Amino acid sequence: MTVTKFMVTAAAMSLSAAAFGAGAHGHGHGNGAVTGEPADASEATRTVAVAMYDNYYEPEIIEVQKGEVVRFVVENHGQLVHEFNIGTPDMHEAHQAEMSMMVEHGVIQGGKINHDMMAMDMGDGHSMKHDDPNSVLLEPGQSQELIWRFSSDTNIEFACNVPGHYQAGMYGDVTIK
Ligand SMILES: [Cu+2]
Repeated sequence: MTVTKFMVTAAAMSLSAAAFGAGAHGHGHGNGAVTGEPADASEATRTVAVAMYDNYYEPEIIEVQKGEVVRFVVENHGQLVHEFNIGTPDMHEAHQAEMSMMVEHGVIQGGKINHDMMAMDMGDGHSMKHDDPNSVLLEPGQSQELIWRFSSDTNIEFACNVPGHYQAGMYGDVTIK
């Protein structure tokens, strides 16, 4: 590897790390204002089972009342790693850039999540941990709960931001009444 190539790579990596930190930070704050907020299971009025396949969700449309707290039980029935993420289309687009990086760095490999790689310090105290409260990321066969209060009536989608999945149609609408 030439010195120039190395420096470009190193610069790209630190840029990646910065983008990651900024993204994770932005999510935490943006979500509360935009799409709602995490809530306690005891506040949930309803449980919605969400099944993830390669590459689509069942159901594809979820109807909620404004202000309602929904307990989602998400299960990955596919052969690939999938995400269930509640956000606006803009938020999903931003998160897709982060997830591309996770694939580039080997954090997500087809049907596996590399947790050691995920926890690795990217050089400035940030890591590629996937711990936003509006999202779950699951290996095949895994299941996890996500409890969310839909406090706003913005245009919300649930989506999988693993590279290529959203483009393949792995998203659905949250219709707020
Ligand atoms: Cu997916």
